[in-house]
Amino acid sequence: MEAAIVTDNSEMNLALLIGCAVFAVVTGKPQDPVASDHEELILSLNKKLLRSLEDQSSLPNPSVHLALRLSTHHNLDMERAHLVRLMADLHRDLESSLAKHQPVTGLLALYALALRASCTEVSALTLNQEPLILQLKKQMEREKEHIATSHRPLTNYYQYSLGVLALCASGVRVSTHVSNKLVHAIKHDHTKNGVCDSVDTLAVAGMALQCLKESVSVQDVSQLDETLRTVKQKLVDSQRPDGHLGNEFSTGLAVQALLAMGSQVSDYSASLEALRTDVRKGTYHNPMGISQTLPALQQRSYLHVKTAECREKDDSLVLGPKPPSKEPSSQMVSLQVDVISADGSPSFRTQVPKDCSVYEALTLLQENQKDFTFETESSLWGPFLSVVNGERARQSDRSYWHLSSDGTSLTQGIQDYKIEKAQKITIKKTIY
Ligand code: B12
Repeated sequence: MEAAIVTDNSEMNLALLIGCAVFAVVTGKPQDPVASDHEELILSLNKKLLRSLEDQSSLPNPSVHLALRLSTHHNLDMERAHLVRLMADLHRDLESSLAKHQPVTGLLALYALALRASCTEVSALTLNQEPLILQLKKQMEREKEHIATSHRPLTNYYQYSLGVLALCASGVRVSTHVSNKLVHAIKHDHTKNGVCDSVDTLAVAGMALQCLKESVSVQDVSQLDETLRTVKQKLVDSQRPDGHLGNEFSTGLAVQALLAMGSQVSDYSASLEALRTDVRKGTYHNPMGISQTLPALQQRSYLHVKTAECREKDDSLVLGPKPPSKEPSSQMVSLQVDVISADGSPSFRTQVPKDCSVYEALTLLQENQKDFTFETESSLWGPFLSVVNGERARQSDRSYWHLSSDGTSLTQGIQDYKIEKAQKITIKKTIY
């Protein structure tokens, strides 16, 4: 099997070299095979992201829109249609959440960034009769008040950072009280989210603070500089031997941040290589994961939206025929599901089709075992496991259902993690 891959690769490399030689003869320009491989990977990821727009079963995703707009390749008709959906469906959803006083800082910030990336005049838009930017500012005020009283934002520092970034990238002055809270949190290491790596949060915070530093109204540049140095150092220190900064799903954001902060190429070249290896392995299939990674591979960051001009000439991105979906496996594997909560620790055993998702496995379990139930909430990353056996884990009491497989914390959610072999999945009520 290995030998076959080696042969395939060497054939591919040979074909690539011949192709490049022919190109060089025809055009008189040498073409670097490494560069063309990199371009192929970007195109494959860009197409996957574009393909995700065809699924209209959930709300349009502003993070996906942002990445499509930041790309150098475009399908302008599909991007325009997606923008229309954002401004209708997501807009309505945000209005409804705001009317119920639910915190929507991150989603609203991503929406503002997506609009800005499409050169839509954000200042002309209203949500529930109030300017969108004012609504975002109010969300940030609520978050800030919550930090003052409870030492944590209402949502989390990831969303708080997105809020600062969106305001700043829209050319709006960010109150020093708001930015100081972020500076303080970084200084005192308060940005962690339980098992969820702080690298993602540090990366977005870094981009937000860099944006502030570059804006005209900034007051205390030396304090910002010091915090940016801290963020940069923490990101560089998070590098694993395989080049990832944090894990596969934080590296894209971390590289974006290092780019935005003007780091040396040597600080992130191994991480870019790790991302390329991930793309080749097919690690990124969740549109949210792709949307955070693609800009980094194109050496762009969310900070670019600040200067977006929307005069792109490229409209070359076309989708080929849809790849056939994989047939479900007839092979079965054993699965044990342990639920650990204050009310007890029931354990369940079942057989599930090989390669099914945890979501499918839990659905089968629910159908066959009367003592097991679960519910999910939709999010930009897909279904988030929120209720197990009637017990809800929620943001307001800082609890969630943590997932692990044979003792190792999952790096993907219930829809994306596939059961490839017999194993034990543990679902544990956890406070963070
Ligand atoms: C904060 C955070 C959390 C918090 C969320 C609650 C809070 N404090 O607000 C907590 C600690 C609960 C959490 C849990 C998990 N998380 Co988390 N989380 C994040 C983080 C840093 C920010 C999310 C956010 O606020 N986004 C902004 C808003 C606008 O988007 P949103 O979609 O509306 O946000 C909600 C969802 O993202 C949801 N959520 C958070 N994490 C996850 C993970 C998955 C798989 C899903 C479906 C939803 C989800 O909570 C957000 C707030 O309500 C991201 C980093 C990132 N790069 O996105 C990681 C991230 C999304 N989480 C991740 C993971 C793996 C998990 C867990 C599966 C870990 C585990 N082993 O149990 C669990 C989810 C388990 C479950 N019950 O389904 C990965 C997902 C990678 C992937 N390919 O799927 C990320 C990218 C971190 C990383 N680099 O590995 N997370």
